[in-house]
Amino acid sequence: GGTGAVDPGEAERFLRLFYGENPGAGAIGPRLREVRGQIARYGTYSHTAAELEYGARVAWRNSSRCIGRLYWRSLRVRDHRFVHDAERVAAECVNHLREATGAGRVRPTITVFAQDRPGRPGPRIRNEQLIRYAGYALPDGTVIGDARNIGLTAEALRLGWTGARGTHFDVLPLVIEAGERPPLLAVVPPDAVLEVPLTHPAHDWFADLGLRWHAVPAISGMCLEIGGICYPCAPFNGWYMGTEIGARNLADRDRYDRLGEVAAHLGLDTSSDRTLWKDQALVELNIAVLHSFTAAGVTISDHHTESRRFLAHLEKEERSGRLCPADWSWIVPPLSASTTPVFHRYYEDVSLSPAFVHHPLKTR
Ligand code: HEM
Ligand code: NRG
Repeated sequence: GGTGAVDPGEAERFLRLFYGENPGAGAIGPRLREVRGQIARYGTYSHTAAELEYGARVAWRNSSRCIGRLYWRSLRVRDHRFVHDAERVAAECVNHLREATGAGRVRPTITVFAQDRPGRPGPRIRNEQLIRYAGYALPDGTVIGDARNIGLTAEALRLGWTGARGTHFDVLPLVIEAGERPPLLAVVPPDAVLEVPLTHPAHDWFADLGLRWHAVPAISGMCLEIGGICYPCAPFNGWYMGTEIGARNLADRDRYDRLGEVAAHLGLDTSSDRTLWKDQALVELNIAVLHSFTAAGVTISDHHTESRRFLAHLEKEERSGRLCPADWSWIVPPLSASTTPVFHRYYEDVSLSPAFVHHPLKTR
């Protein structure tokens, strides 16, 4: 819960899951008594390394919005629960990025920092992802950079960030809260941020648009909840599915909004929606994303492949006797939806634990 106090029922439910799915772990009885004792005395308890690793993997397995869950067992778990202070959180986030980027061979990874305890909340990262591009709202109403991050950019500037260059792709510093101190600003060193400049296999002019994106999506704004314990700082990453960049980040009106520019270079007739110029521009933009990542040797998948993998995952889960919750509106890709098998069916959606959850940030 919000106070850091653990509900013993939730702890017990998790331990039953852990011991049930890991027959090699031995008898549950002694561990249950130990955890009940810790909760009675301290209001909370600590996971073993094996419980943490398994709990993080199952939180991914339970993420009903995620199409990428086939490989949930392969999540690398970096156990940094002994890290509380903001400076070391920052340093380990940078190490996370280097390890997870793998020079382009992206490895699904999570780093888990100190848990919430009664009277002692864990650290927290105010950025939604470890790598985010700044957004600057100009007086004339236009935006430079990622409009989604205008608020975070303003906060960083208020805290004294001097790295703003005013480009469309300025990497924001991390804003890390720990203890009672004011938030720490931590610059992410450029050599920890692999980026891919976008080119198109058939159109030389595409490079001149100056578009790029970072290789690794590392979500840092969600809490990891396992057995009643909240880890408020547990950044995780997999690899990108191309549509996230090509059909949303660079295309959405309230993000980079680049479809008009792409259509103009393609020479499309934009005088009416009925010419489907947006649809055509969207496909070329997505071709450029997949082409550029592949050419740069950076892991990325397309929505057809990820959809097939997801249905394989569903079947595997059913064979294991488990319910696999899924949220249609997040699973179905935002491009050519009906050409992917995930579109043509419905899913059950329930919230299971362990889980990744969005907890509102306290405003200061
Ligand atoms: C959401 C793909 C790995 C947890 C998503 C979304 C996609 C996706 C396309 C929807 C995002 C959106 O529409 O904005 C993938 C792929 C992965 C991967 C291709 C490659 C391995 C992971 C990992 C975790 C994870 C490693 C956690 C350990 C989640 C969660 C969400 C999500 C919690 C929902 C985020 C939210 O509510 O904002 N994933 N994912 N995913 N994924 Fe994955
Ligand atoms: N759409 C967001 C990222 C959300 C999560 N996607 C993943 N997660 N692929 C974006 O930055 O475009 N992951 O852990 O791999």
